[in-house]
Amino acid sequence: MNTDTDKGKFTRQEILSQPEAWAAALEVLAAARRSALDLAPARRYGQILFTGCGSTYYLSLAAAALTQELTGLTCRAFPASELWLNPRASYGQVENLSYKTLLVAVSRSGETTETLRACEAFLEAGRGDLVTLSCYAEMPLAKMGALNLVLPSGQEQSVAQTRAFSTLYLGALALAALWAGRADLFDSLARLPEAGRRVLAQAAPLAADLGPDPSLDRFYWLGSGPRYGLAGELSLKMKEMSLSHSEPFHFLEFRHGPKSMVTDSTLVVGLRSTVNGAHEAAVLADMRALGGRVLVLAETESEVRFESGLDEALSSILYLPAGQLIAFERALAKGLNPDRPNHLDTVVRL
Ligand code: F1P
Repeated sequence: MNTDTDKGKFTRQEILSQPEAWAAALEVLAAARRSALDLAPARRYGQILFTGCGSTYYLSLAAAALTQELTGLTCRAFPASELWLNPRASYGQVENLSYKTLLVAVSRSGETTETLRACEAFLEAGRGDLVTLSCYAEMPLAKMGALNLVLPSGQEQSVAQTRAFSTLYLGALALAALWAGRADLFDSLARLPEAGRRVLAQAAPLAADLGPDPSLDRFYWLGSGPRYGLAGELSLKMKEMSLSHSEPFHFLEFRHGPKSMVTDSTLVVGLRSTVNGAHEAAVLADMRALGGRVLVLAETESEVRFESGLDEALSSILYLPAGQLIAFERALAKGLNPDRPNHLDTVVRL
């Protein structure tokens, strides 16, 4: 029987230990640097596809956008169930041009059925080469790829992914930097654990105040480019942990209908970029004018500010802690246990 003090003990520890998990993962990634470079996608593949399920599908969306930005290669993301069951609608005709596909499969557990089936079908069809990103070396996925990156520091007890997500996302950041030939970006990843500690210290009191606020009943997470996948993940966290109405949108898309839902019980969380900060700030100003509450996560001039000095691609991981903590605090305030979200299992096995 979970006592109130037990509720969320795993999730809390896993959120707060992300900087240490990232530091440990960076050691694994440094050791795998040569193997990752040997794949050199720019010369060998017509496209890079990313895939996963639930949180790791949202991670795939962010990773695809980020990798395309950095490498200039065509990168797309699909839920693993789509690659498995609707391959013609997913892979496209790139094979007709005699190009191969590089598939990056992401999974905390390494045993989600759809992800395994998608990878098996991909390899059986000879579509290209597989790279896997996961947390458990003994699980099937970690044995399937031409390159298998296993990041044990992302392992978790909580069903709701937090540390696993950000640690696997760090792996995707590292691959994107290496495949873009940006050794400078890869090396600057070493600054993320300290930046993460600073963001956690800022976000914790804010989340403790905002999360339990009973006047809030709906949450919208706005992000564009690589930040849209991260907005999707934070929205999923709010659903999974606190059973709240929550949705992600591309920033300017929010004006095209969804803003009709904004009331004074709405929290709009903006994952504001530097590159498009002015356009995105204008959307948030519009939502404030409609009476909505707004929280800005950004590099500077925001309620949660990273001040990382890092390339925008790499600092994207710093949007995660504040959103995770708000969902966590809201769950506890509602008497829920974020370690064991309603109806969810750690792994979906079909
Ligand atoms: C994928 C996943 C999680 C979700 C839940 C069920 O797991 O859908 O994203 O939060 O835990 O499994 P995995 O393939 O990343 O292990």
